Amino acid sequence: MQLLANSFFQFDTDGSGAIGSEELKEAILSIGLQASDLEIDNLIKEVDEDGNGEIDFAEFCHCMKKSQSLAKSSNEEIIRQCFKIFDQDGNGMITENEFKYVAKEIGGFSDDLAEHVFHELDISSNGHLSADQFAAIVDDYLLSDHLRY
Ligand SMILES: [Ca+2]
Ligand SMILES: [Ca+2]
Ligand SMILES: [Ca+2]
Repeated sequence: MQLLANSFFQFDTDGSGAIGSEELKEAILSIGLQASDLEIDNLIKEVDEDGNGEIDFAEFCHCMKKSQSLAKSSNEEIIRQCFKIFDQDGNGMITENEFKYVAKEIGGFSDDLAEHVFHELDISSNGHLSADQFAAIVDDYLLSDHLRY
């Protein structure tokens, strides 16, 4: 919440308590993105719930929350897709053979590396990865990647 407030006040350069189209445009430029006037207008229209042409703090928070949950669901989608690729026979588990096959065929891993990575991931050492285990690993990976950059 603190972070949201900070970025809101950063965007609201004239301190009016709301972000107008000019301010939004500057904000987008300042984070290194480009947007046309039309795109800015559309963005404001999307976020501007009371239709006064500016984004107030409540509207800003709503929008951020929405985009966060969108990002989360797209992560889940990515995880599901990855899992499907690894789970060759579709029984809901990734066995060591399945993992090694995909790591080698698609990831270009060597035999040794594929085996090593599988044993690293298979924390419960029962010879397969469940969907939950896999999701936790990918989540961790995505999250730590996110932190690193
Ligand atoms: Ca303002
Ligand atoms: Ca508004
Ligand atoms: Ca399987």
